[in-house]
Formats: sequence, C-alpha cells, structure tokens
Amino acid sequence: MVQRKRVMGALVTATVFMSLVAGCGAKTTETTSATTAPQATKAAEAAKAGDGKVVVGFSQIGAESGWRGAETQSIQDTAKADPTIDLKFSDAQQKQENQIKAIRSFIAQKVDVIAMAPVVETGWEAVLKEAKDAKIPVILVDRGIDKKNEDLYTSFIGSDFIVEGQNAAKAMAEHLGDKGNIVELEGTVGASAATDRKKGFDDEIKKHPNIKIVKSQSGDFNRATGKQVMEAILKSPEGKDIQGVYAHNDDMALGAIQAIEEAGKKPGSDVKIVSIDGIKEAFEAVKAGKLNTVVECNPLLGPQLFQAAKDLKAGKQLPKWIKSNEDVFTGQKAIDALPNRKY
Ligand code: GYE
Repeated sequence: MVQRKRVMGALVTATVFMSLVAGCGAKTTETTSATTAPQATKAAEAAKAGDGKVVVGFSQIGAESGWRGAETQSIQDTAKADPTIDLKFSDAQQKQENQIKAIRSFIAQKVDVIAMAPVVETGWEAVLKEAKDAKIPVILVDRGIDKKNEDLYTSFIGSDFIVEGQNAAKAMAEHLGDKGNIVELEGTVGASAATDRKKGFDDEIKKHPNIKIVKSQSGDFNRATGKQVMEAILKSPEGKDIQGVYAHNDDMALGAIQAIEEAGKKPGSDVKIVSIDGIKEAFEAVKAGKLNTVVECNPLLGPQLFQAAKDLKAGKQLPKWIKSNEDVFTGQKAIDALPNRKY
C-alpha cells in the first residue's frame, strides 16, 4: 500500500481531472492518446481486431469531494501511463441515470471490462444483466451494490466501510472521554459508503451508553451541504449542547468546521471532530487543531483497477473483494504524515 502510494505520487498530474469536472450532463472522454480512435465504433473495431489493448469503460459518479477528485486522477493517470490500456471515462454528475447510460454505451462499444463506482446501492439489476448477457465483466470500484445482485459483478475493489465507521466511533469515544452528545453527518443517501459507515459507527458507539447521537442527517458527501446542514443543526434545540461531530467524509467535516467557527465555538476542542477519507486538507485541519481524527480511505485505486482488468482479459480468476489497506490518524501521527500525503 505504501509502495502503491509512492508509485502514484510519481504519476500525478493536475490537468486531466480539471478538464473533466466542467460542463453538465454525462461526459465521456478518451484518456489514452496514441492510436485510439475517438469514435466509439473505431475503438470497438480496434478492440475486436485485438490490437493488444485492454479496453476499460469507467463510469465515475461525479466530483463531489476531494476524495473523488483523487480517485479520478489516479484512474486517469494510471491509464495514461500504460500503453496497453484504453480508458473510456464517463462522469455521471451524481446521477444514476447517467451511469446507466454510460454502461449501455460501453456495452455497445464492446469494451473488454466495465468498471463503475455506483452512486447508490440499488437499481442496477437490469443494466448489469445486459452486461452479463454481453459477456462483459463488471468491476465495482470503491462503492458496492446490494448483496442480492452479487452475481452481477466480478469483483469489488475498495474499502471496508463498516470497519471505517467502527474506527471513527472508537476515536470519538476516546476524544469525548466516553460521554457527550454528537451529530452525525451522513453521506449520500443510499450510497454503500454512507450506509456502512453509519452502521459501523452507530453499532460501535452503542457500546458507550453515555454518548448519544442527537442528530443524524445527510450532507451528501460535499462541503457546501455539510456546512449548511451543520448550520441548521447548530440553530436547532439539539445543536445547543453538542460535544462531537462525526462526518462520513472529510469535505463535510471541513464544512462543519466552518459552521462551528461561525457559530462562535472552537472545532477540535469545544466540539471534537472525526471524519473519514484522509485528504490533505483534513490533515492540515488536524495540524491546525480543528479536526481530531482522520480515518483513512484510499482513493488511489487506478493501479489495482487496471491490474484487475488485465487479469480478467488474460482469463484469470479474481477475488470477489480486493480490499484496500487503511490507517487511522490522530494528533501528532497525522501531523507527521502530512508531508507524505498523496491526495
Ligand atoms: O469517502 C467520499 C466520496 O465512495 C468511498 O465517496 C467513496 C466516498 C468518499 O465522495 O468522500
């Protein structure tokens, strides 16, 4: 994992991601340069002709967080650096219907492998059956889908969100000395990352009967909504007496920190903050004493994704879950790690 991060660090370039987040509606872009034709039909012909490339269609959710930007960049940069990969990248702008359209287009283009980060867990059955009928393997990247559809994908590459939630709860209990009222800022409703981070946290925090979750609300995994939701909570009766905020991602925590400061309280001391992801800005907030613990979730999934795609094309069997290795950072450990953060 450490090694993988180092490799990715060398590959990072800033421009690709920026060009992708602009505009509206689903956008599909070719990432490999060299010989790849821009038109879908030509690419499909080349793939069929077996020019040696592994053609991967990736449906990304959008650009809601720093974490997501890092994931997009990892996938784009890894593909660019590998002449054997032809990546078709589609940005769904947070809409499931755009992801479904992108997957149908990848099927029509006869890609070798479809990869997707599913925005929510449900509603994929029909389109994934179409992929299965077309004999195109599907890899889930970073978020999962409902258990009953496990036979509709080959592998899931990503984190254990339940464990992340449990680790966040353990850290929160420690910061609060086992006693206090907390607010939970949830991720996108229906997303596996939100459902499981909630489950892991809530179950673990129940072991501490003097800690109470007084409010739990979605901030949609983005900073502006996280701030708005926190502002409203601070004005509500429950918000008058809170000692902790658990945010399902760093961006919402950073938004909440602003709201808490604007309300005249000190994040990090009056209100302890724990969040998940591990973006650089969160580590900086720990250094500034405004955030207490960052639970890491690795977004640099490009190398694992394309290795898996190559393995599939070579006829290899993949594990159902390719797990990420992750750590938890509090206080000095976070400050020491800051110079080496890759996202
Ligand atoms: O934590 C959050 C993002 O799916 C694991 O989505 C991912 C989550 C990540 O927007 O920041």
